[in-house]
Amino acid sequence: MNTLNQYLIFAESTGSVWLPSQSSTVAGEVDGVFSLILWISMIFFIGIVGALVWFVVRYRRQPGVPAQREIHHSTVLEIAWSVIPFMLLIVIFVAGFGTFMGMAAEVDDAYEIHVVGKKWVWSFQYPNGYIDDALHIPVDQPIKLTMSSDDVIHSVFIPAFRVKRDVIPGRYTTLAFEATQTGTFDLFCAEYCGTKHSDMYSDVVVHPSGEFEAWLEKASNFLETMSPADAGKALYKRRGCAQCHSVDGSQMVGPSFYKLFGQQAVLDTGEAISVDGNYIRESILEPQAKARAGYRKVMPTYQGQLKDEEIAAIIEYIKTLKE
Ligand code: HEC
Ligand SMILES: [Cu+2]
Repeated sequence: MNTLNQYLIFAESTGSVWLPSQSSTVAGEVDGVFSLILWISMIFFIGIVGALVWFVVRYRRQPGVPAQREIHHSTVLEIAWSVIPFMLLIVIFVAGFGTFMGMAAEVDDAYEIHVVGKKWVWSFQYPNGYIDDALHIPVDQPIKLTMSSDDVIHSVFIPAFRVKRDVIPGRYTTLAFEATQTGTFDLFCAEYCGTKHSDMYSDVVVHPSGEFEAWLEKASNFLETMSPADAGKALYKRRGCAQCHSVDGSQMVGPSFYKLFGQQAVLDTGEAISVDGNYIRESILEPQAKARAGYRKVMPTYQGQLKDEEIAAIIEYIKTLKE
């Protein structure tokens, strides 16, 4: 009961029981095409299944009534059931294609954000170079996402905006939209991309007009405004380290950061080393140079993707993970 109530409250605050809120300029039109197809299908479903049931009852085999053997075709009927669906298909095509072309149209003054998908995190890079794990955008402003993948095919899906596009390795794809409501919305990966695909989601935060620039300014200066350890913690979450490294000692794809600093570790060459700042730095920039025994060499390099101050902040954060 409680969950049902929560669901109903959720449905009310975010949209209908059917669909999430219509929070972009194209959402209404997309829903229009969806309802059109839904209603056409419902009318045909009820008509066809109704006729089927009626025929089964009306023409069932009855004692003493011989089965009719000579059945002739009806030209009028056959033309009708070919031409009417054909015309309905044309209507669906025109409605769908028109909406699709409208969504694909590029706007010149769109605000461009680069998106990178990798197993299993999204990163969003703003024009000033700042990278965040959530998509922040201003309301009522055309947005263009230029997207690529570091590994397999992913797909950006924002249900409240009714937009979805694949993110492909070795090629840029784009996605354009304009949010009409402020608030926080879901962004999912909609292409099955491996073990933790279902963890590959993020938030879209739509800022009221005039507040986005201030947010970006503040977020970009996180190295100055936060303590190094806090900045390191933010980077750990934002830059995907959390997908492979725990901070509570639990085993994941990579070694846990818990009590890592100062630890004696064994490399796959058999050599023992003690984990210090230089070793962590090297592990981040050249993960394959020295690898821990017992782990697969799957850590991606962050060469050119993390600044020196950022690596220093991560080291400070790892140092704090003692208890
Ligand atoms: C795809 C999974 C993955 C991601 C993402 C990842 N790592 Fe790793 N990392 C590993 C694995 C596996 C190892 C162990 C093998 C090796 O050293 O190459 C490792 C090793 C390390 C080590 C050495 C630890 C030790 O005990 O030897 C450090 C430090 C490290 N990673 C930091 C990071 C940081 C910081 C990030 C984020 C900026 C990150 N890693 C992102 C998988 C990952
Ligand atoms: Cu994915």
